[in-house]
Amino acid sequence: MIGAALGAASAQKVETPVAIGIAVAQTSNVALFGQEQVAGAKLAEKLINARGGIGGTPIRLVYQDAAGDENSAINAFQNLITKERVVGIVGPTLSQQAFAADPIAERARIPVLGPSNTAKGIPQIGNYIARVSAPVTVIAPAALKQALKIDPKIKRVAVMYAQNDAFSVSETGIFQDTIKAQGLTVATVQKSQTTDTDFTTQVTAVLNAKADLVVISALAADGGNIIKQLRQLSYKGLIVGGNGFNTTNLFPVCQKDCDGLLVAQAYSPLQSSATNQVFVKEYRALYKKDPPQFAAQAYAGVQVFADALRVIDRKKKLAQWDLGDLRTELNKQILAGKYNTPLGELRFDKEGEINQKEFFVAQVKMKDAKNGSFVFVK
Ligand code: MET
Repeated sequence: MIGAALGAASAQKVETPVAIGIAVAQTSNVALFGQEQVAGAKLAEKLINARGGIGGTPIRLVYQDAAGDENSAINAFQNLITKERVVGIVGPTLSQQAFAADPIAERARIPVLGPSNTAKGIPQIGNYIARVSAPVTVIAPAALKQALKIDPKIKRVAVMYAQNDAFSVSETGIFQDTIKAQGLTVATVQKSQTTDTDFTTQVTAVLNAKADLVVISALAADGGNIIKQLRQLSYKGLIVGGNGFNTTNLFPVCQKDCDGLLVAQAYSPLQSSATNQVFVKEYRALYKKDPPQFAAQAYAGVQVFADALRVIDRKKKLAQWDLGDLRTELNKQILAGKYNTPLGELRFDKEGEINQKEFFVAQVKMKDAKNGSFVFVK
């Protein structure tokens, strides 16, 4: 088909099974998050198809590795849009990548659900861009407030962040505003790169600032090393990590030094809805562990696409749609619907921002050097 190579959606029928693109990090350091996203998406595909797919038509997830950089995300999006002719895309993993790749989908009029992009401004990239990942503005303050509950004497807070990552820059802004709003002092602000491995300069500055709390916005590999080096240089106080710390894949990096770390959560396996409890049971059966936040969000992304497609399919069978028209209708339906997901009940505002009700905080408890868990404290 010559038309397929052009990627022009016009006059192309929707193929079945219905293809949904998954463009997350399957390689690079960012795969520390992406692996969990793939696990969540796979389970969604399995359960949705086991329940009859979209009115009898199965879905088919098409994976394109978006790795950890902007160009890989752009290539993954382009392949999914023009070669794979997906109806929509769940991805990419980082906000830094979303700011580069989402405009491609916007121009091609393909709905995108960000599964983990939490920086400010993501849904505002375009009409076709929404997210199932609650933004830093609503998530970040929770862990900080929990730290103050554990240690009400905290006064001086050291802030560290990865300056080459859009999400980390966005998150640290919210952390710093919250610190000031709580009447605390920002004792020092230390910057690093996500590719750094030696944080001696920054950690020394934190110690010199006599901080009694350290708040870090970074990704998992660099962030884990920051924690390790803080403890190696004898920092004794509490540490709050942002969204980049929300994976057990962090544990092999900071090992026993991860112990005590506080991280806010947009998901909890303990959330009591029937939908979540089924999800937890199925996730445990498949992977022999509790579902982490990034898996639950990716699952929710696939589910939102399937739920919205089901509404459309009831009006006119998906196979009879023109692909371009279906993508536009799907985008409209995503924003109109209400979804019972493992994250709780979700809706979107008219810009595609998620409206989610429940948030949690967990504290890391290490059992030995490499194994530990997130213990929910709120
Ligand atoms: N929340 C991050 C972002 O928006 C991605 C996952 S955790 C580093 O970039």
